[in-house]
Amino acid sequence: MGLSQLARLVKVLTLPVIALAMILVNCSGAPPPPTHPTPEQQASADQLLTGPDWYRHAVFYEVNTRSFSDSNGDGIGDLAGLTSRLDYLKDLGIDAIWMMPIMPTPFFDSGYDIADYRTINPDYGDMAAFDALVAAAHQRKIRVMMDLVLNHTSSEHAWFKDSSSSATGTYADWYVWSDTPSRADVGCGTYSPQFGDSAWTFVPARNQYYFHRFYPQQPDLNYRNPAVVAETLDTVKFWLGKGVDGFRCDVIGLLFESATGCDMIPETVDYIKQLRAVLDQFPDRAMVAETDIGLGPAPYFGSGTDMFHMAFNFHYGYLWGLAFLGQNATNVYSALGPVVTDYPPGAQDASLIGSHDVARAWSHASQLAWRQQRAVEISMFTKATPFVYYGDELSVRDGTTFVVDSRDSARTPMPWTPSPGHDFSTATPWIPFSDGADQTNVQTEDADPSSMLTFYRQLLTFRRGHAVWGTGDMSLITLDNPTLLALVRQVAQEAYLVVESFSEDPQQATGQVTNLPAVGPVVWGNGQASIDGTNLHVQLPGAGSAVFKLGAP
Ligand SMILES: [Ca+2]
Ligand SMILES: [Ca+2]
Repeated sequence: MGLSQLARLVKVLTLPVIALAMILVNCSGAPPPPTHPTPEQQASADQLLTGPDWYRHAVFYEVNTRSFSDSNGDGIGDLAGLTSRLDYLKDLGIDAIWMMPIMPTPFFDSGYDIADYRTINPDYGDMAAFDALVAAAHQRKIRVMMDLVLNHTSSEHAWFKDSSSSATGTYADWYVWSDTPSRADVGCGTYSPQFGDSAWTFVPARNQYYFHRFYPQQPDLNYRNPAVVAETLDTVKFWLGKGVDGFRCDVIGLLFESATGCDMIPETVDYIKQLRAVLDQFPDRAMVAETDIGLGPAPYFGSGTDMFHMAFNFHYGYLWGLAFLGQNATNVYSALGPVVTDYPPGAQDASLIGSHDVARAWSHASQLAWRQQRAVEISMFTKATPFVYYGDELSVRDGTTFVVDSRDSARTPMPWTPSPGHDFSTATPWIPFSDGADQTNVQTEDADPSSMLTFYRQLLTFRRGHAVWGTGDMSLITLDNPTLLALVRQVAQEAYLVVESFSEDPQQATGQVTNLPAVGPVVWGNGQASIDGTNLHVQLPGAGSAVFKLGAP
């Protein structure tokens, strides 16, 4: 068959398919979900986002300032650039941003190696630019969270320079020193082999070794020194006093070491309680813990009111891709189970499907849009505060050029337009764009009703102003088909049944329920559900999901 014949055949075959698709669209009848909230929804959201519980109802956005928008043409994203894009975030339905570290740094670990806790990295601007960002965000009712990296400083920090130069200086005891590359009261090595074989590095000037859980360029602070505790808590006060709404706390469980353990030991728990007490001196502040995936979030909450407001559920956030690969919801059930059973009253899960530490959500989804859509729905329909990682709303691909380390794959510049520079910067960006940015960019996706950006807008709009998604009770329903997840969310008179599929094929399942209100209409997605006695029957199309309203119509 010649090429022209093939083209004709394709044309002949394609036309009826398009016609059939149009008929199917007409048959389903449902208009596409709205991409912006009604004034009533927005008013309800504004009310929920006011007062000390705001963070339970907020949608957060993790932003890599370096890669978001460059205001001065040096190829590096900065605070003024971020400020200029706040309207995009507002329009998307974002209520709070968490910025990766923006303090001075030799950038050995992408800013998680801080050389000065109280000033702004000149790459990103100055304190005036920071103040302008906070003011502009607050004017739009967007809260601002900073990254708080307390376990270690950069080896370039003045404290460490002093400490490593002499055993008798002001900062001599601010780090963890030893005459040998070990210490009986420090019962741990590096956090993972990635950071080297030994957690101890020799300094000739002191004729001693210092301790580091991570790279040698990241010496651990000595939290057994009360001056370190006082200074770090004072730093927290400094930023809160500048109007920061809270913090994401980096590897917070690792502050203190002991002979028997180095993660969330009682001394660290006590410090976190002091940290919480500092936050509680300021109105409406919140903090979220970077948790250890092995420990899970529960230990970071304390009583529910005396430690973290939120803690990341990495069991879901980092492993959801496996559930889709295996077409099996079991590990999602086990990630969500502790939220229901182990958390103290008042605790709030923090849910994500992407971050600066792992490959892009698009890769975890095996480059299948439906998988990322189901995954982000789960993070937004379960009892949690969702965190969107910048660019995931566009399904930005993983980059392939690394400047610092392989995690740079998820740290490429935000593509705003399809043009060659993607309106990120007038200069060559500090790291190349991910492939596909001519399609996966804000302007192109904004105009495409089937884009990932449109889907995120629809999903965020669907949730907006409904307290049930932030704080409603959650119960998980065990089904006889492991390819489906089912759960109920309820607050006061508002209740929903959520069903999510991990399979490309149509699926049905039955589960036992008691006291479930009558199943009403589908309000999101597509599927069927009915109750017969204590049996709940659910049915989803392939790759599908559905949210059913429960209760009397
Ligand atoms: Ca710049
Ligand atoms: Ca430590």
